[in-house]
Amino acid sequence: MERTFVALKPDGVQRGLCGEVMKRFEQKGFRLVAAKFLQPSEDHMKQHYLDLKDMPFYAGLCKYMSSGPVFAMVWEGQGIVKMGRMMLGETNPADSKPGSIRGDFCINIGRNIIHGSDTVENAKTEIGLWFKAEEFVSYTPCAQTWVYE
Ligand code: DAT
Ligand code: MG
Repeated sequence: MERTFVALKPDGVQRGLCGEVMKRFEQKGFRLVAAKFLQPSEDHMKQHYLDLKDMPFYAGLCKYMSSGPVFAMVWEGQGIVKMGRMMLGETNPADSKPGSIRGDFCINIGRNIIHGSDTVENAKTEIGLWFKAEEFVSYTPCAQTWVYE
């Protein structure tokens, strides 16, 4: 079963959107397998966004991401990486359709409230960076057989 890393950024947390985001992933039928609330260090964010290190916004991005609380989650489900990105919307909220998280709740690219892994490979790397093996909870949701045939 595929897993993805999703995190409410400090603006998403401050704006009270943790519950709304969790609701959308839950209602879709995805399964929460790990979660934690933390203020990540700037070094941690530099590692997380390493592929963007040459971009002009890299320093500001890492500073903003470490400026306050982040709600980090791992969700599991069939095709979740691609679907998760569709649920988030485009990187720039201005290009995100209403109905998507970024389309519904934000305006600026630099305050786009949420992160989601973009590929299965990157999801594995990000999950490894944010979570230890013992932080995962193993359980079967009671609706499992009603979500999957
Ligand atoms: P995404 O978060 O959709 O995967 P990304 O990985 O390209 O997008 O960039 C990471 C974050 O960096 C993005 O959520 C917001 C910020 N960002 C991206 N492009 C930007 C830009 N042109 N100006 C300012 N911030 C930007
Ligand atoms: Mg990205």
